[in-house]
Amino acid sequence: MAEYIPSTSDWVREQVELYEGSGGTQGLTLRDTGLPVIIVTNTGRRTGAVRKTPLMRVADGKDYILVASRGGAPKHPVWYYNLKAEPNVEIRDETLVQSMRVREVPDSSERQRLWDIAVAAFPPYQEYQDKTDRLIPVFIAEATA
Ligand code: F42
Repeated sequence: MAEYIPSTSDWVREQVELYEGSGGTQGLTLRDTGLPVIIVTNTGRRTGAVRKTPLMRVADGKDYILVASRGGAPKHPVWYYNLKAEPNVEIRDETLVQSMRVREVPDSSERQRLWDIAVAAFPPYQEYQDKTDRLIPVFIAEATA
């Protein structure tokens, strides 16, 4: 089993530890917003390490929409490149853990549909997109079973 290397961001690392350490019963929301979060376990594309990335929970039926917003930063978060290199991930949604496969959805009417669902679930995504000229990547995660 590859080594788990925590995020370099303290608040993120702590959320993962509380969320997973409690078996998906605590640390389930983005700070005090009450908005639900999922944990995406992915593979470092350079280190091969286990990386754990909390993201807002945006569901499309049984699928999840993953938004590489990183607060509207000028560059994509590096987990974006991990997912492009290795699309097989594990998604924890509270106590449910599933093997899933992700695919990036290119700019299209499908992406617009998914984007609208994401913004409805987490309105700041639109503010992030408005403050950067990179097109914030959208992935769909589908169950592999
Ligand atoms: N981020 C989002 O983009 N969208 C969200 O909806 C979101 C929600 C959210 C909710 C709760 C929470 O706690 C965090 C949330 N975040 C959200 C933040 C998210 O979890 C990530 O922290 C953020 O998106 C930044 O991702 P990142 O992958 O850029 O993380 C950085 C800080 C990081 O950990 N960098 C590591 C480092 O050492 O600098 C490297 C990590 C890595 O994967 N390295 C790869 C490897 O091989 O191991 C190499 C990557 C490469 O190509 O260089």
